[in-house]
Amino acid sequence: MTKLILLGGFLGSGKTTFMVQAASALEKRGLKVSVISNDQGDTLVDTMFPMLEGIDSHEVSGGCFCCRFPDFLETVKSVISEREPDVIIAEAVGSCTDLAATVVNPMIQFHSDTVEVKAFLTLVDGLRLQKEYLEMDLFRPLQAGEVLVSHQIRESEVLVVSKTDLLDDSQKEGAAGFLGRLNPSVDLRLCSARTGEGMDELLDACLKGFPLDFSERIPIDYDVYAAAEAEYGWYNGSWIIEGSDDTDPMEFSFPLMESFRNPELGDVAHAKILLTTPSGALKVSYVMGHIQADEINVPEGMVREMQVVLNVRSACPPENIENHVLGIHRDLEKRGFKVRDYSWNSLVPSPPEPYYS
Ligand SMILES: Nc1nc2c(ncn2[C@@H]2O[C@H](COP(=O)(O)OP(=O)(O)OP(=O)(O)O)[C@@H](O)[C@H]2O)c(=O)[nH]1
Ligand SMILES: [Mg+2]
Repeated sequence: MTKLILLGGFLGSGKTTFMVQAASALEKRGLKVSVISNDQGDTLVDTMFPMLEGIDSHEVSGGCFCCRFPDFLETVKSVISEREPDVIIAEAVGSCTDLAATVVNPMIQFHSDTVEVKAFLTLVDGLRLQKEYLEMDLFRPLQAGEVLVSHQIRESEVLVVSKTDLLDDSQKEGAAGFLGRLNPSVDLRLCSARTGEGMDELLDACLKGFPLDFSERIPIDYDVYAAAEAEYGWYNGSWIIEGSDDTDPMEFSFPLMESFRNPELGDVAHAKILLTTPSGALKVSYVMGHIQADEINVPEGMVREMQVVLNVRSACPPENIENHVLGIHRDLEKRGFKVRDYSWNSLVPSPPEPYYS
C-alpha cells in the first residue's frame, strides 16, 4: 500500500526543500514517489518547483488540507490510481496547525484502506529558532507567529530542526534543549535538506513508520488561531518579463528579493520567486531577511524572457504586497524591461473550519 508522509511546519521552515530532496533520495532507492503541495490560493511555486525537478507533483489549492480534507483525500486517491506510488509526501500550509487532530488522525481512522500514514513531521526552522524563537515566549504565546509555531511544536510527535548546515554544534544543542522543554515527549531530529545531514536516517524511520499516537489533543482556541492566521496577507502572482538579452537571472532576482526588506510589508514570513527560462529555473526565497537560491539547471548566462511566479506571505494587508509588486513592475519598466501577462490573486486566510473538527 502507498505510504504517506505529511509535512507541517511554519512558513519558510524548509518543507518544500525537504520534500524535493526526500523525494529524490527515495527515488534513488528505487521507490516511486509523488508529492502534493497545498495552499490557500493557486499559482504555486511549491507545485512548480518539484515539477521542474522532474518529480510527480500535484496540489490542493484554494484551502488547506484540514478544511479541504475531501479534496486532499481525492487527490491522494487519484494519484494512487494514476501511478501507484510507493510513497506520497504531502506538504501542508505553513500557517496551519492542529493537523494531528484534523488530518492525520482522520486519515488513519477512516481511510487506512486508501493510504498508510507513516509519519507526520513538523519542521522547525533552525535559523529562525536561533534568531527569534529563543527570544519569544512560546510557552505562553501571545503574538500571531508565537501562537501558530508554539502549537505546531507542542502537537508534534516528530520535530525536525531544519537548515542545520546554518547552525554550529552548540546552536544545535541549544535548539534541541529548547524544543525538548516545549514538548518533552517529542522525537527530535536534526536535518539539512541542503547537505543531506540527518536525511537518510529520517527517511529510514519514516518508511518504517512512527507510532502516530495523537490520542491526547493539544488544545487551541480556534478564535485565537483564526486571528493569528488572519494577520498574514497572502499574494500569488505571475508574469512574463522580457528584456534585452543581457539579463542574468541570478543577478536579476537577488535585488528583487532585497526589495522585500520594506517596513510596509511587516514581517515577511516567506517571499519566494520562481524564474523559469527555456534552459532552467531558479527559486529565490526571502525568509526573515535571509535570501537564498535553489537552482535547477541554473539558467546559464543571459536570457531574453523569463516566466516569473511570486508567492508572498507577510504580516501586512495583502494590498501592501500588491502595491509593492506594482512598484517592482514600474522599476523594471524604468530599467527597460517589458512586463506582460500579469495575473495575481491575494487574500487574507479565512477562519479555519476543519472538515474533521
Ligand atoms: N541552508 C539551508 N537552507 C534551506 C534548507 N532547507 C530549506 N532552506 C531554504 O529555506 C528557504 C525556504 O524553504 P522552503 O522549502 O521553500 O520552505 P517552506 O517551508 O516550504 O515554505 P512555505 O511553503 O512558504 O511555508 C529557501 O530559501 C530554502 O533554500 C536547508 O537545509 N539549509
Ligand atoms: Mg513550501
